[in-house]
Amino acid sequence: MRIDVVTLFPELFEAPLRASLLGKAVEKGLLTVQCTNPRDFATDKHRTVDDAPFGGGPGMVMKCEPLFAAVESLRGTNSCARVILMSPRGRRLTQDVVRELAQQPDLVLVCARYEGVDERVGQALCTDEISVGDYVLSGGELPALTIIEAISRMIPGVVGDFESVETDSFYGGLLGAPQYTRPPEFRGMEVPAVLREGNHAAIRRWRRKEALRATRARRPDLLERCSDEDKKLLDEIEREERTE
Ligand code: 9D3
Repeated sequence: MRIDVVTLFPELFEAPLRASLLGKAVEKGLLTVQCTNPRDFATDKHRTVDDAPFGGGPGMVMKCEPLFAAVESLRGTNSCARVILMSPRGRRLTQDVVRELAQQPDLVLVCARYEGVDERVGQALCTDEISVGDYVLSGGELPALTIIEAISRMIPGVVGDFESVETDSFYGGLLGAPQYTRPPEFRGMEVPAVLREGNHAAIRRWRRKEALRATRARRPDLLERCSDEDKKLLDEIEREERTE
């Protein structure tokens, strides 16, 4: 997959794309990420990319011309079928959105800085607007890296241990079950016996139930999409908690 990032701060992408799983995906040629700096497309002598907002107000707004020129320069290497504006006004990034974007052969991610971008960028240059959540960041670069990392996990061969990807899909939008490693007892806290006994069917059921218990306690909003089998486990959990 090829991802082009339009950003005033390409250096923010260097270390994250070199390290760990993303670094390996790039090394193996499974993922290509290229940054394009809109400043290189500014035509005046000061290489201006921002200007004061019409109507007044604080801060600066990213101008249309350098952003349009930067994205349009990618035609040829990138289909530009999906041009995504990273924006606090966008639709929220979820695993469903990640799965959909991972189907694309290439993507363009446009990162805003300052107080945002001229509205015409969202209107006529970008096909999507995505936010990573309801908190204020200083620009779209960390959100773009978030999308890149989430998408890369969906590319076959990126997560070496295929079982990890399968496990994520086993939990299907639920929180994960508790995890333990050695030692079996630490400061009086014991690892649940079922995990040490090696009955794989029992372990599977325990994990599903504990995933449901955690989700019910912490993120009940995520329980909408659960199966009939899950509903039985949830009833069990409810009964247990009533008798405690
Ligand atoms: C009302 C004024 N602010 C909106 C809350 C202005 C503003 C804040 C932050 C304008 C731009 C930004 C920079 N943020 C992003 O570019 C951004 C972002 C974010 O701040 N939160 C979550 N997702 C994203 S994606 C891009």
